[in-house]
Amino acid sequence: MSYCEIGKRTEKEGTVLYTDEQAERFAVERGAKPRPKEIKNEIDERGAFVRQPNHFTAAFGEEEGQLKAESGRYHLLWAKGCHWSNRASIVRELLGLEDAISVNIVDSTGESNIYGWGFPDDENFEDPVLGIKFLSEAYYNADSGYEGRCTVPALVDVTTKKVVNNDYHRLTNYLEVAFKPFQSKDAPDIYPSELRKEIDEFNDWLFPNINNAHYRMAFCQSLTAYQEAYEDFFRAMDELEERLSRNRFLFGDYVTDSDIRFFVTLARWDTHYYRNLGPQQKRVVDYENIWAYARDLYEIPAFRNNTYFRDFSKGRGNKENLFADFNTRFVDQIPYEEYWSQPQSRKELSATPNEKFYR
Ligand SMILES: N[C@@H](CCC(=O)N[C@@H](CS)C(=O)NCC(=O)O)C(=O)O
Repeated sequence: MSYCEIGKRTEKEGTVLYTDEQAERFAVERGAKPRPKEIKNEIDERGAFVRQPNHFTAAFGEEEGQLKAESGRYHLLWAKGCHWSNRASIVRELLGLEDAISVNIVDSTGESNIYGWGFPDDENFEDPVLGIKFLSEAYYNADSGYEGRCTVPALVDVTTKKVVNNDYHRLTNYLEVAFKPFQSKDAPDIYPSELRKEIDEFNDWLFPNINNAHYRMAFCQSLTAYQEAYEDFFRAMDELEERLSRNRFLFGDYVTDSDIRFFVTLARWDTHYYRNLGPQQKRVVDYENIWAYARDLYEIPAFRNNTYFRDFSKGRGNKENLFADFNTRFVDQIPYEEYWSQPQSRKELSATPNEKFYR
């Protein structure tokens, strides 16, 4: 079971439950296959987690053979717990692409999620735009021989119901560049052309050291691999703490694509990831600059609106169990909103204290 399913809600409004039996029945109807397991298929000989490569990586652009950005043609599927896909949901809203790209949130199917992501919160457990009951249907529509995990983010063509892109490395960049004609008039430029090379290099460093570090620690099967990931993460956090002592955002006075990638991991560290990882050197709130920076970003509506702390912090256990974990017992009482809204004075670092964006 993926670690991104911690925020699962099997209970729909009212008392309708999505049971394993229903999921099984739907799976037979729709030809869904049990989801492959990371800890079986994505572990190398050293016990380290090696993430499956993205399968649908066609680029958006104007060149021959590239995907064409269009308004109303694509549907973004993402999951509240999943930071890879949370990036795209934040960028979609930040750039005002809501009318151009429709969206839905996936969640676990049945109590055990044997068949992977589906639509437990939608009528008939079906995505209203695509009419699918499992995310995997859109993957198999695009490639009937696909054998990997069916993951979010997934951008699906609503005319063919096929996944066209699940490349979390580049998806936000396509929304920033290729979808520019459909952005709102006052959309910020979070991927300015003069910084693109630097942002790309930074993002490539951020991926193993910060974004994937949690999964490297959570899925690995040897202590050596765990320690490598642990050390990489805390070394990177120290570097970023220092960088953010001088800069309001990672690239100076304005929010860029990299800030979104860092934020989505930070939002989940103390709330959700720490529970899988064992004792940690420091919490995010122990880094003075990083913690204030995260709150500065959280003030921006697109960040706030797409961050569901309570859903992704929830445990899978039962409160009544002896030694139920902390979040299972207290998640409903933790004032996440209050913690994350505490004032900070990051604007003092900026030449444009009242403007967080380059337009
Ligand atoms: N596309 C990447 C990263 C995205 C990813 O892992 N998404 C997770 C959620 S954080 C997912 O959708 N998992 C569903 C599954 O494995 O069935 C991958 O294939 O590993």
